[in-house]
Amino acid sequence: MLFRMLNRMNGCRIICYFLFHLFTNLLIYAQNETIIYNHGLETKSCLTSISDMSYTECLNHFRNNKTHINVMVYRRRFRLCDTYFVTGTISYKQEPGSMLAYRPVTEQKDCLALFEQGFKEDGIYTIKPGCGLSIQTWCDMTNGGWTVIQCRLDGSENFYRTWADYVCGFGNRSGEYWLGLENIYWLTTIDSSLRIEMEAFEDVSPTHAYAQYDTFRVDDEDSNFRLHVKGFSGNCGDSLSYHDGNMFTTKDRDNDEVWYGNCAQSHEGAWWYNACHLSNLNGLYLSGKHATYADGINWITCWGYNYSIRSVVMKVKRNFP
Ligand SMILES: [Ca+2]
Repeated sequence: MLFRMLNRMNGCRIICYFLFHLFTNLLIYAQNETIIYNHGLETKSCLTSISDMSYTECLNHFRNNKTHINVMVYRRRFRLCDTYFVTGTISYKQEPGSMLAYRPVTEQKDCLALFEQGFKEDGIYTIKPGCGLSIQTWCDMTNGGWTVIQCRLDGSENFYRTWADYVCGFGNRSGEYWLGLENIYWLTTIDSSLRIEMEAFEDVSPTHAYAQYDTFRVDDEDSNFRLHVKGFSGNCGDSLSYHDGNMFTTKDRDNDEVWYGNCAQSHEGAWWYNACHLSNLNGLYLSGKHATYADGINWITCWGYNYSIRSVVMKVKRNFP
């Protein structure tokens, strides 16, 4: 009798022990990551493939790389461990024999995401637009979460710089800066708008102008950050659509195909030059009227080739939440 009772208690203890561990394991997964079996991944970026790995090794690799990857797909048939960094929406499609782990990105991808989280004050924030890169940027929260990619205010920063500088970005986030083409590329992998706000000195009219584009996208470095811009609205002409489809050119990298020379050198800037420009917002800070031709911070449709404006801000925002 006593023996039977003890046996029953032991059985209960084993079952309880098993249930407890199952529950805590499920809890851990719920907090950190989601494990989905027999599914594949549809939306992806920054793929890294490691071959000849066991499922456990792959999962450990995933768990140890918290900042650079947030999705793992293990393909048992090929012993292949694929990891990704995904900032957009993730959807799945059926793929038998694969196992997937996912955890949400903790840092926000852009200023709009921060705005939606409740951050409503303008200022410097850390965002993570893609591939594990955390960067600082100025966020315009007053107007609903715009990520500022370029700012000219007072001529304190040198903008006549090399390809490497323009790829990585430079300047002071609370003053004049360029966010970097690589970051702009990642930000605009999601359907985005561009807004340019400009201010001239008091000696001309108008003193304020804006240009907005419903579609703004920059290709990756393999395509020399080719510009795609459409859907203009504004109050002082469209000086950017002329540059649609052109690659980025710096003084040490001539990607302007139409012009025989290097437009960045001719106009002392760095831009998506055509032959050569209707806008030169990374040009020299020449403080108003200048005798030299088209080498200032020029927006031709408004102020022409011999007027360099006081300030400009270029900012991007996702079109959909
Ligand atoms: Ca050229």
